[in-house]
Amino acid sequence: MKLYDYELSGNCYKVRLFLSILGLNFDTKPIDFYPGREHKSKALLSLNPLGQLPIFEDSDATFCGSDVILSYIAENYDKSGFWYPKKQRLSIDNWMRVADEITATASAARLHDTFFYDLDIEAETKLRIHPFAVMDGTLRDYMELTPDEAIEEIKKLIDEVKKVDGTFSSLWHNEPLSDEKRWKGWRKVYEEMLKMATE
Ligand SMILES: N[C@@H](CCC(=O)N[C@@H](CS)C(=O)NCC(=O)O)C(=O)O
Repeated sequence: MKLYDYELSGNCYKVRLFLSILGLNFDTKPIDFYPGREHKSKALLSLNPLGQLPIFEDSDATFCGSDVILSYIAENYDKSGFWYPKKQRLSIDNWMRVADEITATASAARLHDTFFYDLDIEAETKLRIHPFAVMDGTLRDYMELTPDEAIEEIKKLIDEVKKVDGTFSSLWHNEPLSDEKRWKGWRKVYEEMLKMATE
């Protein structure tokens, strides 16, 4: 029996604890979780594609996830039948899942704060989003405005942005600037917009 182990991992600890309660001999393979991120190495991902510990090997089989490993050990090595009685397996499995769920957020916080995982957390970031006020295709295709009407519409929006001393952003594609085919007359809209925004 071999446990791919990280001493500070609560899920590895569950397996170590249970093996020792049953008095079983096992080998551990210490994994350089931090800073080495060995659990994300090619070799370990081939054993557990989730890139997580614990991983457990016995005979020729590999098991991942503390709940599955604990069930496997109990089913195969607990001769007393005390730890995983047949009639209560669903409820035991369910409780192991609940335990996993309720510790998941604390685990994620630890991964983020202690092991510097790049997780998406609810905290202020330096990212600033600048919504755009005008897009060429919206004016022409969705609002069905003529170039002159578009200039009027853009003027209103620029005035609104100026009132709050905001940043006016617009989105233009190459095509309208060609002033050709269905975009004939639209280059002027772009140029007028620049004038209105900067005067
Ligand atoms: N449901 C799994 C959770 C395993 C887990 O979250 N393991 C942690 C160590 S305690 C881990 O390897 N985290 C690395 C990661 O998620 O990238 C279990 O019960 O074993």
